[in-house]
Amino acid sequence: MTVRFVTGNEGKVREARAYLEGIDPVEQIEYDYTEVQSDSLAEIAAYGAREAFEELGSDDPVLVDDAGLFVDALGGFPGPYSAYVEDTVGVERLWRLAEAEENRRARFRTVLAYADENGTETFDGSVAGTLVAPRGDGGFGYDPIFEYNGQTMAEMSTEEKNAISHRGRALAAFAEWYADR
Ligand code: ITT
Repeated sequence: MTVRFVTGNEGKVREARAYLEGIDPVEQIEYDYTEVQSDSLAEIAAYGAREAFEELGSDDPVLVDDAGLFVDALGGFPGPYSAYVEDTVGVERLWRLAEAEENRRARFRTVLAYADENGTETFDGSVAGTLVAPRGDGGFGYDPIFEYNGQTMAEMSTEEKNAISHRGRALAAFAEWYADR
């Protein structure tokens, strides 16, 4: 089987391959699944994975990952709207918003949804950190402004980021379930 990771984001695929190495290959597929309007990442991801599996044809399973950055002092903003905010406001200006706050704590959350002919399963992960002025060239998205244990996620290798990240936690749970199913 090949796991079809439906995403426009190569960074997510790179992180997933590190977990499924030796189990199954991971192929990146671009498919514009319906993103339901919801505050729940799980609902968005599960709906997208089901739809993509039904529409793409073939028995190969599908993975969808819906993630977001939730800033404490901003009531969880941008949360489920993180991709839109990255594209419009940008990472640097989100940092400027957080910089004005005393509390700079934030959390990354991700939900991975897996779909095959037997149904849909979801796996989630989250990590708490502190927002800082951008540092580092690795990772993607909000990684340069998200610090964990003195390093931004953009200063970490894929391996280091996976060991502590929201996606790493979700992928670890998924890979264990997938290997035993
Ligand atoms: P797909 O929907 O095509 O998978 P996307 O990048 O739009 O790709 P999301 O909607 O899940 O994915 O991502 C929401 C936003 O959060 C988007 O701006 C990402 O760059 C960012 N993001 C997601 N995971 C991240 C991570 O591990 N580190 C930093 N930013 C991340």
